[in-house]
Amino acid sequence: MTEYFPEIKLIKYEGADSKNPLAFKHYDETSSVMGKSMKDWCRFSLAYWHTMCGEGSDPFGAGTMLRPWNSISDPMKKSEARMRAMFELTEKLGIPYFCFHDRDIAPEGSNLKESNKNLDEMVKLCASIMKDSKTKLLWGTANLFSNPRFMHGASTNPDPNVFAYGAAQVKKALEVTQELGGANYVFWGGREGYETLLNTDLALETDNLARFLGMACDYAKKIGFTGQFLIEPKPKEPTKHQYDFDCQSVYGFLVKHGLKDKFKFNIETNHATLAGHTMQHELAFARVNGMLGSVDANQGDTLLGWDTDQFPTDLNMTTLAMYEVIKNGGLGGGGLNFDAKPRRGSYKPEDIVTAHIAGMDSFARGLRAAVKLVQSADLEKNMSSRYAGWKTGIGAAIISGTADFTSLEAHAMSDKCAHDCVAESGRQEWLESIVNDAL
Ligand code: XUL
Ligand code: CO
Repeated sequence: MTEYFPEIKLIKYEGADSKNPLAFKHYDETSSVMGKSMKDWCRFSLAYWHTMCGEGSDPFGAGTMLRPWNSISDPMKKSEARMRAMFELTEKLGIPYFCFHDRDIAPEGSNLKESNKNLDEMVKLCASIMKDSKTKLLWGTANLFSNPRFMHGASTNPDPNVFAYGAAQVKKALEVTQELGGANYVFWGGREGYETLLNTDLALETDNLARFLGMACDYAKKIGFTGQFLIEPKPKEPTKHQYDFDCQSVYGFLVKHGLKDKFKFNIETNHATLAGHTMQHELAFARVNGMLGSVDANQGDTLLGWDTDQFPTDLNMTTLAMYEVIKNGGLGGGGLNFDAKPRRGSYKPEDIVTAHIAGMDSFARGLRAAVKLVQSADLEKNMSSRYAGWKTGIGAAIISGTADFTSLEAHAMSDKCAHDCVAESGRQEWLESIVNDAL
């Protein structure tokens, strides 16, 4: 059997003092944290598109990535090499899951039938490798954005023929995700959005998006797919106005169309920051609404206005993300999927491995720091004293629904209100230093 990365051996945990770039310093998969292994808290996943298909090109230059399959010209043979190489990587890195788009794993044919045939062939190979592999499928999805036919969107395309084509692709992607035992199925908005309202029927397009998602739910039910449906919000790029802007706006959309109970969120850090939010904001919004499904673990560059999909190394972010994950009781059937790519200059195969190690170690450190925050309960205690007013008196009356504007006016005019009304400090800097102390 061909070994694609012979220079990479099994990556082991060597502890914080190790200087070995090809070892974990903090991610010890068997280490037990609050009654669960690190592996089970993190549920790491490799993103097929970046890691196996990314070539390192940008608008100013050609691909740079040195990959063992670069010289293979036959598209199916190249796909096969990538597939086998992926399982080699996940096993060497101890990554338990992977995620893919239909077009990542098999080349697109000259028509849908041919594309489906190619996909079937690669899915057959994938299933046969998975029989003897520890690597499982976290989620599948359909690429409804690369082919020029989707230039104006898929379900929000003005042409119903394109809507139909997108539906057929999702139908097939759902079938293969089910066949490979996928725990989730993701809908990222692709080109669902618009550039200008001068040519866009906003009402029709957003209603059509809901129709499309509804049909996907019906089909999942029909074939008995029990995986979780996830929507991945993103505010812009590729279109100027993406319809699935952020968790809160998608939540409103799902409620409006009666779809809320069928979906959770797949939340990506770089998408959160593009929306002007922190990752913690998006995770917290999803958590408190029972909608936290899975995470696309990456980070952007706050100096740049686009989706740079960098490997996550910001410990403050990983800590606050894992804080939300712990408060959520874990990620359930979701995971931390590295929707991330090494920089164009990090072009060697070894960089794939060190990038994943950096991401896994960063989340392991984030997990440990978040555990400290949860166990010390400093943030919790501050929070509960900040909101203590809602447990008794007028606060409790508002929450129980026994107060109205008349009783509130009487309270506001009373001496008690003047007496009890003391503005407490928000103590933000102190709280931020508590987070730093846990790192
Ligand atoms: C694009 C993005 C996608 C989705 C899957 O920004 O994040 O790769 O994660 O379609
Ligand atoms: Co993503």
